[in-house]
Amino acid sequence: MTRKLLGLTVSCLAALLFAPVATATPQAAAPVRLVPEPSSVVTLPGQVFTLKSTAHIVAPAGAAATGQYLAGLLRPATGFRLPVTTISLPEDIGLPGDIRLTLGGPSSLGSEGYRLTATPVGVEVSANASAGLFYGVQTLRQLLPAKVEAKTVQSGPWTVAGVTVRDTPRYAWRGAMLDVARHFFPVPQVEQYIDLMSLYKMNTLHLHLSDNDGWRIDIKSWPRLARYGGSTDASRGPGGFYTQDDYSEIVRYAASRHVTIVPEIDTPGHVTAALASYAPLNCDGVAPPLLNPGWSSLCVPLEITYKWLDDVIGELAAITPGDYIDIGGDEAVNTSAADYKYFVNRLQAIVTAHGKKLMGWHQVEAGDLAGSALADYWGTAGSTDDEALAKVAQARGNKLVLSPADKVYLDMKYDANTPIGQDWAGYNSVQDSYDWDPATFVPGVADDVAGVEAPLWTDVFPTWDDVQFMAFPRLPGVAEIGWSAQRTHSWDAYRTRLAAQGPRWDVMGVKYFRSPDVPW
Ligand code: TNX
Repeated sequence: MTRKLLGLTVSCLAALLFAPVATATPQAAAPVRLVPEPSSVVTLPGQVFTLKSTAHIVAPAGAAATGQYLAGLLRPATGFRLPVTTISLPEDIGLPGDIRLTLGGPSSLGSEGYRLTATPVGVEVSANASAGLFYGVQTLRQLLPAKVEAKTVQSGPWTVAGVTVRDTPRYAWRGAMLDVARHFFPVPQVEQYIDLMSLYKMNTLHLHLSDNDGWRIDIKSWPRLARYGGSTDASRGPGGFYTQDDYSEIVRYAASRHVTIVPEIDTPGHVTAALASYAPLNCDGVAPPLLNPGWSSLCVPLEITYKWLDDVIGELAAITPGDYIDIGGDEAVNTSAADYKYFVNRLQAIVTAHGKKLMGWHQVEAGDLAGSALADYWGTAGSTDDEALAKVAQARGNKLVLSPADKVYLDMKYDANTPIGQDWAGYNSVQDSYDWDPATFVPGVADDVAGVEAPLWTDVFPTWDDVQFMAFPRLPGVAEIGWSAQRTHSWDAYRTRLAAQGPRWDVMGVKYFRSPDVPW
């Protein structure tokens, strides 16, 4: 080990001299069981890193936020101070026992890849960009004992198996969708979901903000949308909505975890809450009651429909830093094909005018979409109508996000015994949600796949416990499908790695389904 002493301050030097000598004396460390599986893992037999109370987190300026985030993760359970320092001496490698984050690595790591090395001397995570460092930190988190997730001080030792990891994602889009319209979930719960997504290196959260049952984002120019349209839910409960400040807080929190928020306003169907809030949006000028049963549609011939959409999309675009606004577009059962196409074309112009790109469920391909549009594919295996629309997307250069209902719809029951959930797309077992290949699910579009998304519709889930029970343990499987190379794909290996997540969720208080398919 070479170390540049020149230029070290005296106190630094003293700390160096009196630091406990790092040894390879083996302390037990848990086996390396990561989700998602990295591109390459080389274990260093007999080598163990132990995090001690004297450790620093060394993070240069560009990595300081990730350093602080890591310290915030580790301090509650370890009780260690873990000061984050920005020592930037050339070739400084920190003191023995430190965790060091460095920016700068081979360009092949891209913007999300990282390298992690853990030896008795220290842990080093390097990446080209802070997203990569953040993902390296998630890997380090999973290498530590599960009790590191505790919010109160636990006894160590805080060991990490000696390892070298090199890791890059398969797909750029690794998403989840949360339906906060059927049932409303307040900011802290959405933030918990974001935290759990980021533990598995997911980077996009699509929020389904409006539906028949409720409107969940305040639109200042049309205040009754949230105040009246958001005043109930699919269980006839009290509903709720996000103020624009709430939404901005979610966006900010997500960004701090390298997650982009994609807001969805579902149109032209799934709009009862909006129609109930403003009579002039209705073709007959009469507002239906909230929770009016049956299919709904915006009034395509009315000009006020587009004035309203321009206001809604304008306000939403102004508080959404991400590229995409999702216009829904699914199940427009009460809209004629001609009206649907006209409508999508007009709404696309509105989204574009507000500086955003259009995303929608893949039915939006019935409109004349620009090449920048993104289609969220929710078809089931072998569905020829849906596959035809995927081909339309491909011809236009629209990328596909794969959310196949018979694989990753997290509202489907796991099996016949699941006490809650739907089954119209069949049962989605833990294995089903993991055991598929995005490159072949829709034949002939492998190069047009942007990535994957796991939607969680909440039609029948009023509680946050329900949401957790349906998402876990399936969500990490979708995360792995999005991140890990196909050559690492193995249900047998995956279920063992997944089992290692259980104790972590127990510590975190995540209410997951203890599927009999997983050797917990
Ligand atoms: C279909 S999938 C829907 C949702 C429901 C879901 C229930 C899609 C784009 N639309 O409105 O919540 O089924 O599984």
